[in-house]
Parts: sequence; structure tokens; C-alpha cells
Amino acid sequence: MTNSNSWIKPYEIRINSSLESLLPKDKSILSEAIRYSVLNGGKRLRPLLVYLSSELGTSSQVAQDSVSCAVELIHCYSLIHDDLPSMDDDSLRRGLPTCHKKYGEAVAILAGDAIQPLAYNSLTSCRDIEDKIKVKLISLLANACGQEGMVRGQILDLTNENSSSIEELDLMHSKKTGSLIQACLEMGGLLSKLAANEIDLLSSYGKKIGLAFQIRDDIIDIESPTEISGKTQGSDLEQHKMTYPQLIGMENSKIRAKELCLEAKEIAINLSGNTDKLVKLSSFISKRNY
Ligand code: GRG
Repeated sequence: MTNSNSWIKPYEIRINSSLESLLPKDKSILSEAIRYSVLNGGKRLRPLLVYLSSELGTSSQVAQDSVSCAVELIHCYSLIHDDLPSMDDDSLRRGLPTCHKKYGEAVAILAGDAIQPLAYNSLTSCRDIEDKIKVKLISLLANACGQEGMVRGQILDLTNENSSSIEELDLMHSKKTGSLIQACLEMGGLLSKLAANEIDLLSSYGKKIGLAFQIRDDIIDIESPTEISGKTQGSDLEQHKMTYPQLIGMENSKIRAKELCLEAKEIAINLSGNTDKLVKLSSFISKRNY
């Protein structure tokens, strides 16, 4: 599933070619599985957030590409593991068989395990980022995906603990989906040396769109046919997952996603520099159906 928005396309081309240059090219099954899982489409939302936030300040394109690759690689790794039989047990991802369906479970686990260090290498090996900034970027990324970030959200999701109220569902998704999205915006701001208050605003923008993105994800699971979403339609329901439409109803879910995106737009307007694309992105998220 790729983007149809024309202004996003150049960023998509840029991230895809940067990712390609980082991936192993040998013919082993592991390398094949890594390439399959990273280069199989995807909206590339997280790198886009790095590009848009870093463009508000000053940094080289090479540095922006390195940070963008790092966040997308972590995301791809999380998707492989999320789809495993011991987790969500999904058979379709980005319109194609999931990594474990194509290569078997052991190879899929190892492909994920190998993609994570590639993400950190993308940061450490970049000569265009000062060491001091690199350490902060690594720390932000590690915190976003560790036991207080994505992994925490995943365990809450798997055990279905604490998600019978809207606050609890919000907490789970703010960790599972939101923490990486927020980190992308903060990392872009940090890379381009934005002032602390600007990075805080980016982070708040990220919190809003992260939650809206997830609410739309729950809506998509119900309303979007597999050919459009690239994922098995109705899989949340099948897995008895608590979702926003289930908790607050479909119409209220749509309204909430829209409201969150409007709030994000207001935040973007208050940032310095040209924030037109961050504004456009919030409106894309409020309506997305893939
Ligand atoms: C690997 C750090 C790490 C943690 C392991 C598996 C796991 C713990 C966490 C799962 C995190 C996860 C899969 C969150 C789902 C977030 C989400 C809405 C994914 C779909 O994102 P899209 O729609 O996907 O941006 P594309 O395919 O477009 O990239």
C-alpha cells in the first residue's frame, strides 16, 4: 500500500532509495526476508514525519535520510514481530503474505532481529550528524520502542489488560503506535537544532496525530476492503481486540479522529517556519482509508 498524495511521493521515493542502499544484497534467505519486509511498500509515514520536522530547521539531506531510515527500519521490524503467530498471527501485510508466511517463523524472527541493529547503524554511521546529537537521537529512539514505549503497548495489547475504558485504550495505543510517531517528530526537530519549545510542540502534534492515526486504523479494519488496506479486513474483530469503534461507536470514532487532527493542525500552525505540509498531513490522517 503506497501513497496516492502527490506531495508525499518525492519523500516516498527518497526514503525507498535510502533504505535500499542500507539493506544487505547477498542471496541468503535472511537477506531476502529482510529486503522483502522493508521494501514491500508501506505508507512511509514515520520517515515523512522526520523529513517534515527536520525541514523546519537546518540539517543535511544525508542526515535526514539516515534518521528517516532508522525510524522506518524499527517500524518494519515491529511489523514483522507483530504479525507472528505468537502475537497477532496475521497472514497479510501491505497487501502481501507476512514475513513468517513467506519465509517461516524462525527466519521472520531473525529478519526482525537483524533489522533493529540496522536501524541504529543508520544513525551511528552517518558522518553528517554530530556525536552529541547522535547520542540523543539513539536515546529517543530506544525509549520510544523499549519497555516504556512500543513494547509496553504491545504487551498491553496482547494481554488485553487495561483497555476497557477510553483512557486505557488511549494509553495502550499511545505506547504501541504513538510513541514511535512522536519520536519521529522529536528526532527531526533535534536533528535540525530546533528550540526546545518547538520540539515540544512537534511532540504534542505527534501525540495527536498518533492517536488519530490509530483510531483511523481501527476504522479501516472494519470499513476498508483488503485490496485497499493491504491487511485482512475484520482481523481486530476476529481476534477479539478492543477497538475505538467497539468502545465508542463508529461515528464517535470518526469524530474523535477528526477532532484530534484539527487540534494537531492548530499546533502545527503555531510552529515557526513553513508548516503547510504538517497541516496537510493532519488532514490526510483524519480521512485516511488505507
Ligand atoms: C520491534 C520495537 C519493537 C517492538 C516489538 C511487535 C511489537 C513489539 C510492537 C508492535 C508495534 C506495532 C506493530 C504497532 C502497530 C502500529 C501500526 C498502526 C502499524 C501500521 O502502521 P502503518 O499503517 O503501516 O503506517 P505501513 O505498512 O503503511 O508502514
